Parts: sequence; structure tokens; C-alpha cells
Amino acid sequence: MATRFSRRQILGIGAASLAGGVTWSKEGHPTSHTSAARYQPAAAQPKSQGGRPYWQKTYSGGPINVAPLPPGLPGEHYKPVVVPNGAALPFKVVGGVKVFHLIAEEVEHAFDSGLRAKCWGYNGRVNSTVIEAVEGERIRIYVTNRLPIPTSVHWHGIYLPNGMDGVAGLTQPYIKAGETAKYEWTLRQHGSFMFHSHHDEMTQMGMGLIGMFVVHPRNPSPDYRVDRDFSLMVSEWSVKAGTARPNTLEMMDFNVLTINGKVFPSTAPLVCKTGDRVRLRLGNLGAMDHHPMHIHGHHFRVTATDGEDIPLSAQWSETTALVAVGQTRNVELITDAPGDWAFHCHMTHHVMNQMGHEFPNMVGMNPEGLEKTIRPLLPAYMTMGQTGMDMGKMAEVMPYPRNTISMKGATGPFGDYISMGGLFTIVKVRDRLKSYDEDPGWYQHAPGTVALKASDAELARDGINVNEPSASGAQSAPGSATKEPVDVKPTPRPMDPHKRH
Ligand SMILES: [Cu+2]
Repeated sequence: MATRFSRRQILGIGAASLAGGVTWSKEGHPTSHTSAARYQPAAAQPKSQGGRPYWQKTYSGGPINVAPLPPGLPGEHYKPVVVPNGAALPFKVVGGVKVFHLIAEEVEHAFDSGLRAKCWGYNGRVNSTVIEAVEGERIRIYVTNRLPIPTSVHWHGIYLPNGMDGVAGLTQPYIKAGETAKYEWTLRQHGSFMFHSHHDEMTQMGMGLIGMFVVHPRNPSPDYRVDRDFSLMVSEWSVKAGTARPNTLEMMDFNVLTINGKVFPSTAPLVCKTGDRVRLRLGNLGAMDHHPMHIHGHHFRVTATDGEDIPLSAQWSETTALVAVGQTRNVELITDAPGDWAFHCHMTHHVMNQMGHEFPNMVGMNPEGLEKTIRPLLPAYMTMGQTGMDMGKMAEVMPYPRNTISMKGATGPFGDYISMGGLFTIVKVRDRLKSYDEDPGWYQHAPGTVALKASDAELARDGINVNEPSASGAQSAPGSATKEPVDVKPTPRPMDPHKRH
């Protein structure tokens, strides 16, 4: 192909001239849509003369009444996404339609080994049931409500007939307790989308009724192919220590931050080979917080939003992608640096586990007197924060209430605590892997490639005096006498020649 086509143009050609004849069998078309044209992506429509390109396209997928293409099958027509700590929802094909059964129900959910709560979820999982489908196919989703209250499901970012949009009371009646509703439409787009309850959202989404909805392109361009395609839903919870249910009334102080419903160290690592092409599909359906998701040792490109694919010329590089509430972001990278690389939210309060924030800043204070006063009333009382949140130490000495976890992360390869929890996971990149499904353990660093305690010989060689006063003179080295601060006079600035007086 001499001309470079965009992904949408390739899809257009695929739908118009290739589909059915080349890569897809014609078997199994529903007969109720025979009068309509076969599904074509929006950009395949005739272009208007002049004007700007964004007025030439449809913003809702084009005509609704299109004939669906045959259902796409995993391994044959698409490479399934990897759902760490979760799974794709099973389906069956009935009369050419892909049929799913989504069940909203109470789930006894483990955020980590030490913290469980009665949450609400889909099909036995919390935040980690993914619906996976293929552009152009017709899907039918039965939603069974096993909750004690009415619900509905909204398909977030997806083009569909208005009555399938899932806004309880507005576009459909409630799905009452015990009822099963039927949603059905033809997918006229691809991308990373989401689904969630759209009734009493604050309660129901806060209890866990959210998930990712991944639609693969019909005839993917070569640049769509990746070796690892991860689906990661981030969210936030308030689970007070010792309680059995999330507090969905919380507005500010979320203390359990999750990826696919898990906090680190229970988040499964993202296992990759050196040189793998990797896509991370990030979605955020938390209540209040946007999450800047940050990768170490690499950069990634932002390649798609839940609006559409970003053309190559408009993609941008980041090491941190902000995923706001209600957004998805696809980011792609080549994991070409072996190691154990942190991937986490960069809001420091979001990489803590079960952190309460009602503490004054105690850094540098001696709390001995305070503790003596309080201990007769609260024997387990320990003032926190005077040396920072030294979570490793706290984990060892602090007695916990029932059903709570420490703020710590986990013991790492050097015996020290990794002092992060919550929205944190590890991208494990290895030259050789037995299996993607097996945690390869800690990275074995080559000699001389770890930041270790500097030796006296090294310090002497490079003329580093560790007792040297720091540049400001305000701080002195341990054990040395306090010196008067150096009086630093501001250097007079030359007059700005461009300034008129
Ligand atoms: Cu965050």
C-alpha cells in the first residue's frame, strides 16, 4: 500500500470491500437489519467540500440501523486484554449475536489479604469484570439485578440507541431487585470504554458497580498490534478500620485506592518481556479524584481517549497520564528496559493503604508526654507522624483493629519496606520469561547497578565530605556545632534595558 492510510480509513476499506470476503465469514447475520447498509466506520462517509474536518464526521457513530458484522472471537479476531486481578466476562453466540450475562450482586471483596468488605460488583468481582467485544458486532447484554435495590447499567462512551443508554428513569425504567433487563445494540466504534450503574450513582458506583468495556477494531492496522494489552480500572473507597462496608457518603478522605479493586501489594504485577509492545488501558470511575498515573524508567505515548484514537501526528509523550474521573486513556510503550518498574498514581496520598488523614503534622515533635496522657484511656495509642509515615516500623509495632490493613506496601528485595500501597503496581520487564502468567519474582540487578551505601573509599576518591555544611549554611551536619546563618545579600540586578523609566 503506497499511501499511508489512517486506522479509520483502513477500517473503512475493510468494511466496504474486504469484510466477509477476506477475514470474516458471512455466517450468522441477524435478519432484522438486512435493509441497512453494512456497518461502516464514520470516516468512510463521503467528505463534504471545504469546511473543517471536524464538521465532516459523525460524533455518534453514524446511522444506528446498520447490519452487524459477524461476532469476533478471541484468539481468532482479536488478542484478548489482560485483566490483572480480574477477568473478561464470558459470552456465547446466539444467532450471530454475542450474548453476555452481567449479574449485579453483593460480593465479599478482599482489597488485600487483611481487608475485606461487603461490596457490590458484577459477576462475583469488584471493579475487575471486563466486557470485551469487537467493532461492528451486535451484542446483547442481560443484566440481572441480585441487589436489594433497583439499578441500571450505563455504557460509558459508547454510541448506541438512546433507549440503551442505561440512565435509570431517563432512558429506561429501573431494573428492580430480582429483575433481568436486556440491552442490545450494534457496536459502531472501537476503543477503551467503561460501564457502571446509573442509578443512585454515588452509592452504587461507590460500592463497586463499575467496569471496563473494551471494543477491538474490526480490521486493526499493524500499529494496533501489541504483545501485552492491559485493562486497568482505578477507583477509590472509604473503608473505615473495623467496618464491614465501604462508606459511600465520603467525599474527601478516601483511604483505599485500588487498581482493578486491589491495593498494592495485592495488585498483580504487569509482566512483560524486554522489547514488548505494551498498551495500558486506564479508566477512572472513582467518586472524586483524578489520578496522574506515572511510569518509571520509560515514557509512553497517549494513543487514545474514550472519544477516539489519537492520530499518530497528534499523540504525545508523557511519563504521567492524567486519568480524570469519567475518562479512559490508552497509553502505549515498548518495555525495553529490564527491571521492576513502579507504575503508580503520583498523588502521594493515593499510594497509601487505609490512611486516615486526621493527623496533625508531627514531624520533628516528641510525643512522649502526649502518649503518657492518652495511654490510660487508649492503651494501644501511638502518636503517628513524628518521623513521617514510617510505615514499615508502624506495621511492626501498631496493633490493628479488626479488618484493616497497614499503610505499608510490602517487603521488597532488599529487606526494606516498599513504602507505597494503594494505587501502585509493578511493571516487571524481563529478558526471559517462563510465562506471562507467572510472577517472575524480584529483578536480579547486574553487579554495580544498584544504588547502595557509598563506601569510604568512594567518598574519599571523589572528595565528598559528608560533614560539609550544606550550601545554605542553615543546617549543620550531625554532631557539629550550630553555626550562625550566613548573611546572603541579594546581588543587585542590572537595570532592564527594555524597561522605560
Ligand atoms: Cu490518584
